[in-house]
Amino acid sequence: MYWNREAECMSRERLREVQLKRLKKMVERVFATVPHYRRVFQAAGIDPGDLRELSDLAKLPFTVKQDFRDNYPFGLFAVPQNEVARYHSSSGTTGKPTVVGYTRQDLATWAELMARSLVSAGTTRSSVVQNAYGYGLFTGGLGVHYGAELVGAAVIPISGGNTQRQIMIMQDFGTDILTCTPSYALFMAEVMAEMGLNKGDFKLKAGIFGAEPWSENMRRQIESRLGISAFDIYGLSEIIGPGVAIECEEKSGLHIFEDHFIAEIIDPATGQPLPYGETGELVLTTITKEALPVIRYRTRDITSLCAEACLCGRTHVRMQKVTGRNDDMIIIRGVNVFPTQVESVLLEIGETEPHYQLVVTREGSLDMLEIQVEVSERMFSDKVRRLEELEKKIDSKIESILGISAKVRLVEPKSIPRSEGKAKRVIDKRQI
Ligand code: DLL
Repeated sequence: MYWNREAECMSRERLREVQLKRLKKMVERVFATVPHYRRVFQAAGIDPGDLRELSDLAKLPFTVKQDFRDNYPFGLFAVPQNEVARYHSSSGTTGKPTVVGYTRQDLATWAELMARSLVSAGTTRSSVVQNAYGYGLFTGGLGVHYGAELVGAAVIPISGGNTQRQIMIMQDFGTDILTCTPSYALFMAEVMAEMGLNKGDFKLKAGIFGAEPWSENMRRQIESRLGISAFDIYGLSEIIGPGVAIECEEKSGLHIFEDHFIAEIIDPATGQPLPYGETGELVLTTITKEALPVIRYRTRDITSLCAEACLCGRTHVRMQKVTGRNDDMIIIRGVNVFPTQVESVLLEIGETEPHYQLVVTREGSLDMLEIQVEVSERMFSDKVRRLEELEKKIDSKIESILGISAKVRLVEPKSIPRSEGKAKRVIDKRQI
C-alpha cells in the first residue's frame, strides 16, 4: 500500500534528477537568505554555482546541533518570521532548546510524509489512530496527527500519559493503530495485564513506534504482547520531525523519503563519506524545506544505507534500524556499548522483564557498568541461588557478545522508572 505511488516508487535515475534540481535551488536560497550559511560557505571557499552533481554535496560544510544553539532562536531560518506558521522545539538536556519552524507549505509537506508513513504501516481511511506521542513542542504528537488526518483516518489525540484511561479508550473506541514510543508501548502492555486485559480484548493491528532506539528483540516482545505488527519510524526535529523514514511491510530497513531529503553516511571520526552498506553517522540534507532548510546535518545517529530494490516496490534508499546515537554510546574501558545491544542480549535470554537501565560509574580509573534489570515477582521471591545463576548467565552472555564484563543486578518488578515518552536507558555517574 502506498500513499503516493509516483513519488515513492520513482526510478532511482529520476530520483537523482529531482534531488539535484532541488538541491541546487536550496543551496542558492540558503546562501542568499541565511547569513550563517553564507559565512560558512565563503569560509570553505564554496560558491553555490560550484554544485554541479550530487556528489558535490560532499564539499559543503556540515551543520551541527551547536549551530542551532549559536543561532538561537531564529538565526537559521530562511524566511521572515511572518511566514512561519508553526514552531516546535526539542528539549535539549543542556542550554537553550533547538527551535525549528515551518511555513504553511512545510506543514503540508510534513503531513504528506506522515501520510506516506502511516499508510506504509497499514493505516487506511477507516483506521482509528490512537496517537500517544506527546502533543506540544515535541514534534511527535502534531506530526502524526496531521498525517493521520490527511489519510482520512480518525485520530484520537490522547498524547502520552494517563495510561489506564489510555487503555480504556483503546478498548472502547476500537483503536487499530497505536502511535507512541516503543518503551511506552511496552509499558501499556504491562498496565493492560494489571487491568486484567489481554490482546484479545483490543482491535489493535499495528503500531508505529519511534523517537528512540529499540532492538529487534524489543519489537518481538511488543508484537507478541500487544498482538500487533510493529513498525519503526524515524525522524528528528531539526530535519522535520517524525516522517523522515519509515519501514514498509518487508521490515528490512526504513525507507528515507529521498524526494525531500538526501542521506549520506560519514565516518564520524573523519567526516569522510562512506559507501552504501558501511556503518557510520547519518547526515541529512533537506531539499524542499522552506522555513528551515538544513544542509548536511550531522544527526549523530549510527546506521547504514542500502539502495537495492525493495520487494515492496518503493525505490527510496533504506536505512538500517538506528542502533543508537553517538552520544548515547557509552565507552566502557575502551569498548563502545549501545544500550540496544544490552537490550538485545537481555531479551534474547528472555528470563527477565524488558525493563532495564545501565548505570556507569568510575572506581579509581576503572569504568564500571552495572546493568539493572527487572525480574518478575515470582522470580524475585524465588531462591537467592536462582537469581544468582541468572545474573551469572546474563553476565557471561554480555561478556561474550559485547566483550566487556558488567555487573548484572536483578531488581524488583516496577523499580525502574517507566516512560511515557523517550526512555532513559543510561545513567552515567562519571561526570558528576
Ligand atoms: O524524536 C521525532 C520523532 C517523533 C521520531 C516520533 C519518531 C516518532 P527529536 O526529539 O528531535 O525528534 O529526537 C530525534 O531521536 O536523532 C534519534 O537519535 C532518535 N530517534 C528518533 N526516531 C528513532 C528511531 C523525534 N526510530 C532523535 N530509532 C534522533 C532510533 C530514533 N532513534
